[in-house]
Amino acid sequence: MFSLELSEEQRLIQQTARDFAQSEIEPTAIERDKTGEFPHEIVRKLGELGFMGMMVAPEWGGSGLDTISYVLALVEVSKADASVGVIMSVNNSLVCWPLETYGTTEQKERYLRDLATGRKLGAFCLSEPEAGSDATRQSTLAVRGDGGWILNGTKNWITNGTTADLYVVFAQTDRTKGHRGITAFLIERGTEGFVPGKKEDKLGIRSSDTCSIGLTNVFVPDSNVLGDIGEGFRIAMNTLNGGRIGIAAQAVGIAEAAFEAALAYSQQRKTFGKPICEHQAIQMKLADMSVRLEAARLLLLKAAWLRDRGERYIKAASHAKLFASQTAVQLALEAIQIHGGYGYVREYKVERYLRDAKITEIYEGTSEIQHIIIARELLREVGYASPQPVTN
Ligand code: COS
Repeated sequence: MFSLELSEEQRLIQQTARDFAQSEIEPTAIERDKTGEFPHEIVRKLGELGFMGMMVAPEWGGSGLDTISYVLALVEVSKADASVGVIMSVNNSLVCWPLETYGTTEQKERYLRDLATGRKLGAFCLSEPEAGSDATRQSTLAVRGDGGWILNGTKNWITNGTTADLYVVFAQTDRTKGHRGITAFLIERGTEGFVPGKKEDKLGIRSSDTCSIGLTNVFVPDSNVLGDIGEGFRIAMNTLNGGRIGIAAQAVGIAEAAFEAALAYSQQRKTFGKPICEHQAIQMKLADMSVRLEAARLLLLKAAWLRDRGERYIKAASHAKLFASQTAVQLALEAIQIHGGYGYVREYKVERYLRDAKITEIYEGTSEIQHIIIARELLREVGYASPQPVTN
C-alpha cells in the first residue's frame, strides 16, 4: 500500500532544499530569465549540498539518497527557478544514473565522482532533427575504427549542451538491427569533431542552456562505450523512465510557485471593495488549483515510492509526468488570470511560470508519448496480446 509518511531524513532534505532555493536561487531568477545567463555559481553550490548526484552511492561521491528525497529537493529548486531544476534533473537522472547503472568501474572512476559532486556537468544526447518522439530512428552513425568508433551526425535540443563536460550520446552501430543496433557512448567536451552549436533562444527555462551538437568524424575509444554494443536504446528508455519522474518534480515545483503566488495576490488585491479572495469566482479557481496540485504531488510521490521499492514504475512515471506538466501549465495560466494585467508583465513572476511550464509537456517524452506509454502498460498489465505489434 502506498504510504505517504516522510522520514526524518526526507524532511530534512526538503527543508535544506527549500532554504537554499528561497535564499540563493529565487531572488535572482527573474534576472536570469531576462539575461539567459547560466547559473554556474548556483550549480556549484548545489554540488556542495550533494544535490547533483543525489541517488549516486557515496563511494562514487553521491549522496546515496532515495528517489523520494530527490524529488522533494527538485520540487523546491524548480519552484524557485525551473531553469535550475532542469539542469539538476538532467545531471542526476539522465547522466549520473545511466553511468552508475551501466558504466564500468573504470568509467565511474573517470567520470562519476566529478559529476555526482557537481564539479562537472553532464548532458544526454538522444534527440535528433528527425528523431524526437520516434527515438528509434537514430541517424547518427557510428562505424568501427581502430580501437573504437567514429561518429557522424547531429543531436538536437541538448540541455546543458554548451556547458557540459561529459555527454551520453546515442548512435546507430548496426542499421540492420533497428533499435537493437543503437549504442551509447561517453564523449568528453572538447573531443575533436564534437561541436556544440549556439544556444537556442527559448520561450522559457531561459537560463538553462540548450543547443544542437554536430558530430564530424568523432573518435570514441572502446573504453567509452557505455553498456553493451546494441544496448543503447534500452539504456535510453530505462534512463528516461527515471527522467520523467524528475520532470514531473520540476512541473510540481512550477505549479506550486504559481499557486502560492495566486493565493498570496488574491489576499492583497481588492476589487468591488474587498480582497478578491472573497469573490467566489476567485475561490473556485483557487480551490480547483489546489486539487490539481495535490493530485500532481501524490502522483509524483507514488512514482518515486514505487521506484524506491524496486517495483515497475513506467506507468506511474508517465502518469506523474503527464498530469504534473499539464497542471503546471493550467496553474500558471490561472495564476496569470488571477493577477489580471499584472500577471501579463515581466515585473511579476507568474508569466515566467507559464513560459517555463510549457516545456514540461514536451521534453523527455511529450504528453502524447506519455499517453502511448500508459496505454501500452495498461494492455501489458491485463495480458493483452495484440494480433499485430502495437505500433503507431
Ligand atoms: N522502458 C523500458 N523499455 C522500453 C520503454 C520504456 N518506457 N519503451 C520502450 N521500451 C523498449 C521496448 O520494450 C522495446 O524493447 P525490445 O528491444 O525488447 O524490442 C524497445 O524499447 C522498442 O520499443 P517499441 O517497439 O515500443 O518502440 P516504439 O518506437 O514503438 O516506441 C516509444 C517507443 C514511443 C515509447 C519511445 O520511442 C519513446 O519513449 N519516445 C519518446 C522519446 C523521448 O522521450 N524523447 C525525448 C528525448 S530526451 S529530451
